[in-house]
Order: sequence, then structure tokens, then C-alpha cells
Amino acid sequence: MGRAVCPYCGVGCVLDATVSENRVKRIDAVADAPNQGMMCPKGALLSRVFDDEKRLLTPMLRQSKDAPLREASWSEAVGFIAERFSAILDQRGPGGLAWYGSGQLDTEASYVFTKLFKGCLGSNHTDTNSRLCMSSAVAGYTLAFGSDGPPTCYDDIEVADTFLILGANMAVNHPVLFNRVRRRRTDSDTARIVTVDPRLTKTAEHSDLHVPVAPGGDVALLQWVVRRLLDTGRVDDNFVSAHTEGWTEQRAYLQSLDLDDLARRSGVADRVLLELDATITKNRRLLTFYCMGANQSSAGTDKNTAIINLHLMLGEVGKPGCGPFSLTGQPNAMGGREVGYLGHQLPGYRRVDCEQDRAEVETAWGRPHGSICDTPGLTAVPMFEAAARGEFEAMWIACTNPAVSMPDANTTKAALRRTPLVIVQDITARSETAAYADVLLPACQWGEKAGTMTNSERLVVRSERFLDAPGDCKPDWWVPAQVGRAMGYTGFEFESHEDVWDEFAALTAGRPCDMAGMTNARLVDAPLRWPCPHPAHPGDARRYTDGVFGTPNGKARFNLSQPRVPLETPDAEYPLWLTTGRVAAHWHTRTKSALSPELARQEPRPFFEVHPDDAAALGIEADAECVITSRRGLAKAFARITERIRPGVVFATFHFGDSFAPGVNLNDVTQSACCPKSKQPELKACAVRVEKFVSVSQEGAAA
Ligand SMILES: Nc1nc2c(c(=O)[nH]1)N[C@H]1C(S)=C(S)[C@@H](COP(=O)(O)OP(=O)(O)OC[C@H]3O[C@@H](n4cnc5c(=O)[nH]c(N)nc54)[C@H](O)[C@@H]3O)O[C@H]1N2
Ligand SMILES: Nc1nc2c(c(=O)[nH]1)N[C@H]1C(S)=C(S)[C@@H](COP(=O)(O)OP(=O)(O)OC[C@H]3O[C@@H](n4cnc5c(=O)[nH]c(N)nc54)[C@H](O)[C@@H]3O)O[C@H]1N2
Ligand code: SF4
Ligand SMILES: [Mo]
Repeated sequence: MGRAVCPYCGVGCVLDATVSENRVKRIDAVADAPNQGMMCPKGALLSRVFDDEKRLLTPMLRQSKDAPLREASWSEAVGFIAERFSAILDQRGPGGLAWYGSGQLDTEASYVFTKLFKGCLGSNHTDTNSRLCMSSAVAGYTLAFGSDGPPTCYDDIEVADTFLILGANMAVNHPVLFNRVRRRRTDSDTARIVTVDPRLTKTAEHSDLHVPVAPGGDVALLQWVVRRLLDTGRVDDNFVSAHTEGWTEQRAYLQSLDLDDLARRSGVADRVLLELDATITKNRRLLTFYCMGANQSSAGTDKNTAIINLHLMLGEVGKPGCGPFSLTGQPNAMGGREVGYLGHQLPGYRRVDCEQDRAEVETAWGRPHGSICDTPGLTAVPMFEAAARGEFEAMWIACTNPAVSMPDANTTKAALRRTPLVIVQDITARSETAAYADVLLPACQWGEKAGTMTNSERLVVRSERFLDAPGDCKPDWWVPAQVGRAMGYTGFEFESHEDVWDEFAALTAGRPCDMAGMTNARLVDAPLRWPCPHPAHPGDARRYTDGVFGTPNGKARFNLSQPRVPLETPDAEYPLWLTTGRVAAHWHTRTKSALSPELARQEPRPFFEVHPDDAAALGIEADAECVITSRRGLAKAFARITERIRPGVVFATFHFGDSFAPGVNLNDVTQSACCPKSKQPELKACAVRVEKFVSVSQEGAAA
């Protein structure tokens, strides 16, 4: 038997695995955990992920791009990387080295990579798939509260009245948490669920009100709501004057906006707007869940800001049952932020551009003053763009599949072809990115290693190892530690994940995400929420309960949010919006979830949703194979004609990469424009045209 947090979504279900002869026989959900004895099919079917004939079992490397990969020992692979990195440092300096990681790495691995790259190699070019996922949430929280991290916890669900779910399909992507929401809806006479999404999703179907916002129309929609609050005298003046700053400017700004114009920009009918307004204010205790429909936008930070402003005006932050609650997608997206793996961060919510923060970390790491570069590194999109121009000598990619998941993936693939040394650390060779590797490093997967992750509610969960790893697979943290040692740096003498945890937890002492009280022994015993500053501290369920925020003067800030149209809008040549997302059965690029036949057969091929009016105009019948084309590339998918989507918008998923079939990678179509504040790419909106696919042989037959 072994206990571990589910390696899929950020709900962080705690699961028990029954093991016999080094095989997982069954999975049970733990009752005394946030999942309250529940799990979804992805968690329940985890035993299937081990049957992978493409599992990476030994390190592989090649001396040059035209040589084939060959097997190598760990000492050879580590020595090879260390030598190449040293040569790059000598010839090019730290700017030639980049690391691209993942919110699916545990905290220990994220920490050791951060220490190696930022502390020793001197490169802040470390970014992760969290940039595609959470960076607008980080920016939104930090701007308003002076610190990242949600003020809320899951127990708020059972005392909330109104659930505003914006740009999140919780029924599909955070299913166990949505079950808790639905239970609250059933148990309480007053609870209501409102979902804001351009599509009638499964979440919207279970809601009292569906607000079919236009892609990118959220800021205008939220401003319409808060302007109404203002006009009808429903602002919590006491809270606003005691605990916030920036209200005078905010009020003046809101008053300068035209309600009709906002309504038009939101794309929502007046009747629905009025119902939304009535629901939000009739029912106090507003809990807002938001995810990629909010974050993955050129207005990503502004959407986050608009949500937080709404809560500040209502005085609904830091109290039970209310607050802005950003859902994390990956199991350790929150932990990576605590570790400081993004290009501008350092451990414990510190920043590379703050002298005191750098000095504290350098001292803790025993590194000379000035070791950490003071300039934030390149974020994901510019990092791969720079690599495509040949500006990096080496990229180390761990636990992510950017050849499929990055926007404008053709540029990413060009970057991987162009960079002289591409290191890929993964569990399987089925990842499309692995095909570009010059060094492949085999990692232990779930169950084969112990480690720590933080879920959406700041709950820090320790997972056990309950399986022997196959072949030469190693825990992710071990690999950068070996490279650090081989390059002659001190501070990588960790003997276990526990040593790594102790060092990291100590670095969070006195910081907002204080985990100094979370000893290994306590974490093995039970998960804990941060802040948890000393070993007798139980961990705080909620933050800012005293109305004091993390800003220098303790006040939360109102920031201005601008209704911004997506950076590419439909025109005559590309007349439709493309928006993108997920389905319940697949996990991202399917390297794990597709190994379960029960999941893989639920959505067996790429599809796109299109409104019947658009389908008729385009001459597309149900199930027709079509091509979705943008200015950057194309992707094939089969038509699903449905009134669940707004006219003028098509929806498709990015689950299918080039290894599934050539020409189906949706991110060959998407755009790399980013939110100017968070640098998160606009994965939810670009302009496309859709045509029926005609194969070369069909064309020939017709001629
Ligand atoms: N089954 C499954 N679960 C997952 C994942 C998975 O791959 N599969 N991935 C995990 C990860 S990493 C993440 S980040 C989360 C993501 O979780 P979600 O954010 O819930 O997932 P998405 O389907 O990407 O997007 C959510 C919704 O945003 C809507 N949307 C698109 N454009 C807009 C807009 O402009 N405004 C608004 N309001 N909505 C818009 C889409 O129609 C979609 O229904 O899921 C996690 N859970
Ligand atoms: N169009 C569009 N694109 C998107 C999104 C969208 O909504 N629309 N969403 C974006 C978001 S929010 C996210 S989070 C990304 C996700 O995108 P990715 O991170 O690229 O997707 P995954 O398929 O989860 O890739 C994880 C990789 O890690 C490997 N792996 C699994 N476990 C381990 C382990 O323990 N150790 C190591 N070393 N490797 C392991 C898997 O085999 C796989 O290759 O996609 C982004 N891309
Ligand atoms: S809800 Fe998320 S964490 Fe829970 S079992 Fe499903 S995928 Fe895993
Ligand atoms: Mo994500």
C-alpha cells in the first residue's frame, strides 16, 4: 500500500494504491483528505499508466545532431552535460543556457533545478509550462495583495452562497472539486452557480445561469457588473476604506465607462446580464473560481484584476465562504511558484530583481554575492523564439512536452531543431519533444519516487514511493543535483528528497508561503496548508483574515483593468474565433492518459465544435474531416455541430500531437501573443478559417 497525491489535476486528490509484486492493483480515494473519498476516472485508472512500451529506461545521448542516440550510463550522461555546460559557460556565458520545466515536477525537483540554474550557472532563463497556465493568476494576486497565492481554501465551498465560475470547466477539469460545489448547491436553499464561458459546457449545464461571454469579453462583463454595484450603492464602504487603496481612481474610472458599451463588448444579452447582476448581489458570500478562460489571454492579468476588484468592492476577501479562488491546473503548479522557478522568481516568493531577496538566497545557498543575475530571464514564448533564432546553446526540458503544448508550435519545433544541445528529461519516449533530444534522461514516475506537491488551496501533500523504479529511472531532483556536483558546485550533497525539502522549507521562513513548520515527519503524517511557520503550527486555512494584506502598507490594491480585445480578431480571410481547451478523458498531450484504453476511447480522435449556422454556411456536415487554418499553420479535426457554442466561435482541444497523426497539432494554429503584464500566451483566442479537408487523391479523382 502507498499513499500519494494524484499526478493529474490541481485538485490534489489523495489516493491509496494497493500494490502487489511491484504492480498497482487498485486505487482508492482517501476519505480524510480534500477529495473526501472521491476521485475521477483519471485517478481511478492510474494503474494503467505503467504499461508503456515506450517507457524510457536508460539515459541516451548523441555526440552530434546527425548521430543516432545511443544508450549511456548515468555517469556518462551527467559527465557529458557537465562538460558541455562548462564549455558553454566559458564560450558564451550563462545566457547560452535555458531550462524549461513543469508544474508536474515535485517541489524538490523544481527547487534543485532552480538552485542549479539561478544560483550556480547564473542563468535566469528558467521558465515552465506554468507560464502557459498560471502566470496571469500570479500577476493578479501579486498586484492586488502584494503576494501570490489564494486567500481561500476548499472548505469555503461548504459555506459559500454564490459560485461564479469564469473561464473554467470544473465539471471536466476539476471534477472532484465541482462535486463539492454541486453538493453545496443541493444542500443549501440559497446557493447558486453562475458559469461564464463562450460554450455551454458540462459545468454550465449544471449551473443556475450560463453567461455565454464573447471570447475575451470577460473584463467588459465584470466591469459591467461592478459598475452596477457602484450605481446601486452596493459597495462595502467600510471594507473599502479600511483595507484597500486606489478606490478613488477606480471609482472615477468605472464612472467613466459606458454601461451599454460594456454590455456590447461582453457579447452577452441584457436579460442575462441583469440576471447575473441579481444573482451576485442577492446572495452574499461570493466564491469565484477561475482558470484558463481567464488566464490564457492577452487580457489575462486584467481579467484576474477585474475578478479581485469585484471581491474588494463587496468586501468579500479573507472571510469564510468567499474570495477570488484561482484554480491551479497541474498537481504542483502552486509548488513551483513557491520554489520560484519562473524567470523572475526566487524561492519563497522572492524576486530576482530585488537585491535583498537575491542576497538572502545567495547566503542560504553559500554562493558568493552577485551569483544570481538581477535581470528576469526570458519567459516561455520569447525563450523558444530566441532558441529558434539560434540564441541558446543548450535547453534542458523536464516533465513537459512543448512541441505540442506551446502556442505557435512550429516555432517551438524550429527552436528544438536549431538548439545544439537539447536535453529532455521524461518518463517516456512517446513525448513529441523527446524526438528532438540530444540527451534523453529517464525519470521515475508517480509511485516510483517520494516528493511533495501543493494543490490549489495551498495544501502541501507528501507522496510516498511504493514501487521500485524500472531500469535506470531516477527521481527528477536527483539529476540536476548530479550535474551540479559534476560541475564542481557545492550544495548538491542531498541524499534524499527529505534533505531537499528541509533546505527549501527553511528558505521559506518568514515569507508569505512560510513552510518552515512543515517537517518531513509532519508531512508524512498529514498534509498541511501554508502559512505554517513553526512545527506546532496547524497551518492556516485562510489568509488575510485580519484584513491586513501582503503589500507594504497592508492594504489591498485596486488596479485598473482595461477591456482589451484579443490581439488577433477575425477578418475576411480568417473569419472565425478559435478557442481551445480540454476534455475529461485526456490529460494534455496524452502521454499518460492515452495508455488507459478506457480513457483513450472516450474521445478517440481530434474534433472541433462549431455552431449549426456556421457549419451550414461553410457546407460542413457532422463528422466531416476539416482543416482549421490560421496565419501560422493548420490542424485537421472532425466537425461536431452543436448549439452549445456561440456562433462565430469554434472550439478544439490540444490533446493530439504529431505522433497521433501528422497535421493534427492544434498549437500549430494558435498564436504566441502574450498578456503584456504576465507574459502568458493567448491560447484561448485566434482568428481561423475552417474548410472541409480534401486529400490529394480526392482532388485527383475530382479532376
Ligand atoms: N481532464 C483534464 N483535466 C485537466 C487537464 C487536462 O488536460 N485534462 N489539465 C489541467 C490543467 S494543467 C489545467 S490548467 C486545467 C484547465 O482547466 P480549465 O481552465 O477548466 O480548462 P480549459 O478547457 O482549458 O478552459 C476552460 C474554459 O474556458 C473557456 N473559454 C475560452 N475562452 C474564454 C474566454 O474568453 N472567457 C471565458 N470566460 N471562458 C473562455 C473554454 O470554453 C473552456 O470551457 O485543467 C486541469 N485539469
Ligand atoms: N492550445 C492550448 N494549448 C495549451 C493549453 C490550452 O488550454 N490550449 N494549456 C496549456 C497549459 S495550462 C498547460 S499546463 C500545458 C501542458 O502541457 P505539457 O506540460 O506539455 O503537457 P503534458 O502532456 O502534461 O506533458 C508532461 C510531460 O511530462 C512527462 N512526465 C510525466 N510524469 C513525469 C515525471 O514524473 N517526470 C518527468 N521528468 N516527466 C514526466 C510526460 O510523459 C509528458 O511528456 O499546455 C498548455 N498548452
Ligand atoms: S479530480 Fe484531479 S486530482 Fe482528483 S482524481 Fe481526478 S484528476 Fe486526480
Ligand atoms: Mo495548466
